[in-house]
Amino acid sequence: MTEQKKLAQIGVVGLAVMGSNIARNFARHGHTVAVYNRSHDKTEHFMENFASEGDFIPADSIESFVNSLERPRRALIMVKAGGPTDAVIEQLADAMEPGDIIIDGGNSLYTDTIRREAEMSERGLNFVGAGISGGEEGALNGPSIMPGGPEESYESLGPLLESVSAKVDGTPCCTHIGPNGAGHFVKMVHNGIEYADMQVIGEAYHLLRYAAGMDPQEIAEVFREWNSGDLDSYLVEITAEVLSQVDAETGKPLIDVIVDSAGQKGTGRWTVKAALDLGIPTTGIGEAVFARALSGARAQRAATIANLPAGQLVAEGVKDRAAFIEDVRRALYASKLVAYAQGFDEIKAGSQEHGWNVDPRDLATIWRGGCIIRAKFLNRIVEAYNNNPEVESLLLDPYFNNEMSGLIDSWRRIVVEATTRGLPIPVFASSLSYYDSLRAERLPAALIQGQRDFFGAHTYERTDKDGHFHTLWSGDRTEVEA
Ligand code: NBP
Repeated sequence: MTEQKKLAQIGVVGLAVMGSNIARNFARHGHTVAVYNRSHDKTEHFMENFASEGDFIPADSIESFVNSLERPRRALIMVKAGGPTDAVIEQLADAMEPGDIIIDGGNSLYTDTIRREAEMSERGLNFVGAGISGGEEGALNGPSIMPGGPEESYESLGPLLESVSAKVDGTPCCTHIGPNGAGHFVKMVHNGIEYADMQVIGEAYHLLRYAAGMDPQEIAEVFREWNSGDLDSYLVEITAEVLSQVDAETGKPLIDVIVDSAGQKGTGRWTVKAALDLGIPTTGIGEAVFARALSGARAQRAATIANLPAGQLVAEGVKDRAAFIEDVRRALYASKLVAYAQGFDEIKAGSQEHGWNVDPRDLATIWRGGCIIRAKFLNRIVEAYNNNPEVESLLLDPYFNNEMSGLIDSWRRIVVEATTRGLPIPVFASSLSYYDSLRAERLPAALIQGQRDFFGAHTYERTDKDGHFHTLWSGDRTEVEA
């Protein structure tokens, strides 16, 4: 009798940081995992180091990799986004059979995912674009997973992905998000919110440091305390860790020897580009992306530092430090609420545009664990959408609305304090302007409409009757109906 060949429940292509860790995570959960990497030495290295952690089937070619998978075959691609992902999809598709499932777990642009899903569907294959958040550590110990693609592929794939995802109160941080590009779109906005969240934390730190005159250790303690309240989140927690780190070489706080020029890989920029196309004002995310760009414009900054007039600045430190710290906490919380509200607005608009039917409650639920923006207050967002799935803005939810009443005065004071001291707070300030714009009974947009009509006969609507109107600006200035 011939021995039955053991098959894998899932295979991972790409054994760099993310792929290795997620393959190990699958194996640790009792799954047999096929592993393949373009450069075979990485597969050998992987087996040397981790074979003892579980059941792996190493492959030295795409064909043997595909042949080692049980049907329907499930292959998770964890390679560089863009061209490399297209190349691997093509190789897999050539070796696979109708009904098999290709999962792209990389940070792919959602429009690429829409295209790839259509191409694979024509070949009878299921293509799932899955956003995976949590970085290296999350991939190993439980990430937040946002799979898109056909609903039916989730039946076979869902239990596997859910088994390796993070769990919060027993609920997996993984659920089917919607068809084709929905998963990657949502992951993109998740990253955009992450940019805004990191920037507002940065602005709070900057104010405590340069307006309140606190040192990094003192500020680390403040963040530790904040982490036990409304701001309880992974990013606030790691902020305290970074601020308390001392540089071994110089004995200085590490923060003071790190170059103040922030990097970015593109998902924040994509979020803003998509928001511009959808006409959704994600100002918090936009300012956060621009703040990173400005920090990286080193030549320009070298020319402008100390060479731009600052005007009369308040030089002395804040008088009541405790009150100031509490004001900063509230400004941070308020700006963060705005960033989340804007991110959810973008997801709603994207979902409508593409007919994805994304349920915002699912996102707030699966972002509670595993991912970088995991935070206690996501529970409140779930409740807000439970109360009213159609709420026009999260800021209108009774809980958040009530929170805002307690935050707004501090937020205004902080924007004034920072401005009179010449300290940059792009997200604190722009989020407050966004908030006041939403509140405003009249916006200067009426004047813009007048100007547009003046130079381009673009017409305007009137407050007192229906229709579109044009003033004969270069004639006798009477009004005509357009
Ligand atoms: P990288 O993004 O650094 O990609 C390296 C992998 O891509 C290697 O396995 C490499 O194979 C493979 N590869 C390349 Br490059 N070109 C290839 C090609 N033409 N054909 C086949 N394989 C090719 O790996 P990573 O940092 O582990 O990230 C994997 C994915 O996960 C990316 O899309 C990333 O954006 C996403 N992601 C990363 C993080 C994170 O924290 N790092 C978090 C969330 C998502 P080789 O060994 O033969 O060169």
